[in-house]
Amino acid sequence: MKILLVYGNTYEFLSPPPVGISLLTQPLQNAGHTVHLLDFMKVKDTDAELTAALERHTPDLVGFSLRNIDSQKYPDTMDFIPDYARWVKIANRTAPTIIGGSAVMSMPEEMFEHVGATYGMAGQGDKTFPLFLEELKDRTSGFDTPGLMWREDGNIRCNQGLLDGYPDGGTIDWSMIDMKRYKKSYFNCCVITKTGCPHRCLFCDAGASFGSSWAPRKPEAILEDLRRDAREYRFNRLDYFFIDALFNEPLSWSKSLLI
Ligand code: B12
Repeated sequence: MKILLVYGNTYEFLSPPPVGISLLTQPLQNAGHTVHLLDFMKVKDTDAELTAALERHTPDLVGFSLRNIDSQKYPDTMDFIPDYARWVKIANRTAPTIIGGSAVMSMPEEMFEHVGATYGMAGQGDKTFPLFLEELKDRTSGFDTPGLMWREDGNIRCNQGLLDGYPDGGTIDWSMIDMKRYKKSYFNCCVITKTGCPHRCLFCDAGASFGSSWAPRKPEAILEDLRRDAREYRFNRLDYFFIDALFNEPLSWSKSLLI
């Protein structure tokens, strides 16, 4: 299948590199799919770029990686959802669409219904996106893929999402990403140290969007990511952001990583 992946983050503040997308491209390619990437960060006319990419690549499926719902900045809050709905509408004219990413995980069914994509994915996609494509090929009814959302008989169906973290690291591949777009931030790159959080703080939805128990990665695997980034991409090891819900817990693990 020819897949066009679109990183839909246009918010330049802190401009985090698209780590979610970096985990999707290799598993999709390993499953035999052709992947093209369109990155909207620092793009002025997103609609025109999307239309051009759809004409250029004639994809069989368009996947949107949607990170932020809003800018969480007050007053002048930026609402990104109208853009998402408009892009999906444009892409739906060419091919079926699927939305995923943290904006979708935060409120899966509402986002899926509102944005109007053909499919949605709530939860991690590195294992489940290829599974979904496999199911789609031989589909007779419904889907078993974790986190998948679809419409059936006028209703929205939603499978329980997979949120078991990245203990083995997944397969980060920055090669399709133009990292120069992300270098003006206060950090140049990021590494996943741990996902999940068992606390149930009223102000935070980490349990729903990041997993409800710690999924720490082995310190050696994290170091290996840094070494690989330095070796293959020449990234500066010194200004990394640790992707983690709460770095100081469990304390024995945090210490073992720092030592
Ligand atoms: C780390 C982090 C940051 C770091 C980023 C550091 C970096 N990456 O270098 C910093 C501190 C910079 C940051 C900033 C902000 N953040 Co933040 N951040 C996070 C956090 C904790 C983890 C994100 C992450 O990297 N996850 C790991 C990757 C691997 O996961 P992923 O991207 O979700 O991708 C997986 C799946 O989503 C899926 N997937 C992704 N795309 C697609 C596409 C398809 C088609 C499919 C099928 C699947 C799929 O598969 C991927 C691999 O498994 C999340 C919380 C969370 N639970 O996600 C908040 C979160 C994303 N942030 C959020 C927000 C709001 C912000 C800020 C706006 C805050 C602010 N006021 O400044 C800024 C925005 C910055 C910007 N320009 O975008 C919100 C977004 C939702 C919302 N309310 O809008 C979240 C969800 C936190 C929350 N619950 O409120 N953030």
